[in-house]
Amino acid sequence: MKDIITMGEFVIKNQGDFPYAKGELSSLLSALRLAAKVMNSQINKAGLVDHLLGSVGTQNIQGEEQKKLDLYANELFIKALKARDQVCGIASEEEEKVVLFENESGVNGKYVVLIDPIDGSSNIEVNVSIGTIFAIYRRITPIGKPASLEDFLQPGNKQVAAGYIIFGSSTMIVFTTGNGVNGFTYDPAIGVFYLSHPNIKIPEKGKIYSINEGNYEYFSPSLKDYIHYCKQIDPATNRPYAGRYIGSMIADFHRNLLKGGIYMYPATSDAPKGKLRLLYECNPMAFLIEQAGGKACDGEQRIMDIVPTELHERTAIFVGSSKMVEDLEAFHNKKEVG
Ligand code: AHM
Ligand code: MG
Repeated sequence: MKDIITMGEFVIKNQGDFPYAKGELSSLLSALRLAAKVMNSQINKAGLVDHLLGSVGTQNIQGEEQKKLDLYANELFIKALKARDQVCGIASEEEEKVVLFENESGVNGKYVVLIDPIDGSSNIEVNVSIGTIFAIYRRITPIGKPASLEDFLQPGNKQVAAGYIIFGSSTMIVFTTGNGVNGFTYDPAIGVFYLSHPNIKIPEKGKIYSINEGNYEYFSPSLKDYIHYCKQIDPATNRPYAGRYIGSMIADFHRNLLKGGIYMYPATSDAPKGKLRLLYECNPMAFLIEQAGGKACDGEQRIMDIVPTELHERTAIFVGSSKMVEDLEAFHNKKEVG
């Protein structure tokens, strides 16, 4: 039997790698872990209870239909994070404005958390994997006052931790604090997350491409060329690649992280900024992938170097195995693929 390490033990043992005060990270992550356990128990009975499936009849700030589970998860994560001394405020896909805590930690908390409470909302009702994505930053405004929007509008390269909780065939937390990526699987019988995927590294090259190809006619000519390249027969470069697209970025990302591959949500002629949100979807995934040895770009630049100007801004994203993202960039820049 392998050595069993719980997530709690792992965080305490490795908090020396975290460049800030010890104990802060472990408290923050334990809030997320607790919320993950509650979510796990709720999601597993989603088909049985009325308050979790279906729409609420409202839209979020981005005009997307809000599902009951979106709002349930939003409130749960806010509550769990508010209960810790470390967090002064949160930003969420489901909240138009930043939520600044009005308690003691609202002025003295050193961290802000940005979350997508439920990624893959459209998959909730059909029993397909969904998840929660989070990014954690140190606030830049002085301690002792309420936080402000600028604490949230930091580029991804300032993240101190990021990760996701995936509710799949099992529930996992995958996170980084800037020193590699580790994955923990939940044992519901005992209520504990165990280290199951230590030091995850994405293969340099993969065989999977993930994109909503129904939008093909909206793609740029260079992206169409790359998609064509993915389908060509060339055993030397493992092509044709396999097309895999779940429609939950978290699930597509997780599979590609473990097996090697590229996930793409491009800018299109009908959505010139792409669909996915920079701050709480793309940046955390970019941090994770780079820590696992992969790459993330918007076609022009590294995702984590984009300087945000709006809370809910969108970006194109190409994320995955380094060689595959480089090939995509070469098509974009019309260079020969090496
Ligand atoms: P959501 O946060 O509202 O669920 O939207 C994000 C999701 C991603 O998980 C997924 O990859 C993408 O939207 C799917 O979009 P599309 O249906 O346009 O392919
Ligand atoms: Mg969402």
